Amino acid sequence: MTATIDPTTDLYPTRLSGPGAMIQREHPTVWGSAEDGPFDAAALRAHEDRGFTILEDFISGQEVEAYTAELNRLASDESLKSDHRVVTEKVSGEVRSVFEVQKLSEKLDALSRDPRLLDRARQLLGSDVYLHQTRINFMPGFKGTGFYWHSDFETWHAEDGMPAPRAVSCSIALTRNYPFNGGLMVMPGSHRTYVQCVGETPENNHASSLKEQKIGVPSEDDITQMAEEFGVDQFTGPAGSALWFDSNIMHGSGNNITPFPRSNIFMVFNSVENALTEPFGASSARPEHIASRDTTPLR
Ligand code: 6CS
Ligand code: FE
Repeated sequence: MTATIDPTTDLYPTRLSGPGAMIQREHPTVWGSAEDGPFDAAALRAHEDRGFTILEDFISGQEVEAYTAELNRLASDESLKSDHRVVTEKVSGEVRSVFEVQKLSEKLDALSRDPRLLDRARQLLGSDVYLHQTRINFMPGFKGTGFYWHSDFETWHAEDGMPAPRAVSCSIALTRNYPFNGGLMVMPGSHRTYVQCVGETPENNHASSLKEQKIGVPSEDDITQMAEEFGVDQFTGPAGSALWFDSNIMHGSGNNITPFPRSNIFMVFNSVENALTEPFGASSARPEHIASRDTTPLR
């Protein structure tokens, strides 16, 4: 792969004061090839094409049980109640996410280095990788609230200084994802279009954006155009399924009014060749537990 990343120029301007545009992404989605890891050539083509891949039975039923116990331990840990890594629901106050879980749990640290994840992340990104962000997400029954449409890369570029969309997320379901319990919706193929967003980033935006994102979201007109062009798909499947998705894919989720809770482990791998710089669209960088600057390659 010959594409390189120049971290000094802003190829993806956003958080504009005037109307935004849609930029065609030049950077590839898949940086490695079939010889480099577990995905075969057809799987890599499909991933490049759609921007995501769903793998059922990614982890075993026993592992689902073990990680669920780990999630419950972290969510009910009294010593973490006031920890900055714990994000609670705006209205109900229930735990919504816990960040930087590889530092809170040896089991999750080991999972981030497990060849099933690491070999795929390295293959997709064509280099050594490190953890940009990790979290566990809980969406309780009845009260779980979703996230409006967004591209993760737009936030990571603007608020964290990630130069290029050379990052990939792996979300492992620990409960069944039905079409109706607030599962992630994605627009297949949307990862090749970068939608510029309007509105300056407020100071300390992350204090509220991780509960409800209001800045760095496309206009309704842009979302309409994208939905018409790409359609909307959804990540459904049994516990133990994994969703691998590109950092720039347009995605969001609805609220969960069913009794069926939804929880998952979420790990973002970034290429060591795409290290964070100064934020491109915010006055200061977000803290380390949301956007790591430690690029030590995972082994
Ligand atoms: O802020 C982040 O890093 C992640 N959270 C939200 C709500 N949007 C962007 C990204 O997915
Ligand atoms: Fe997201």
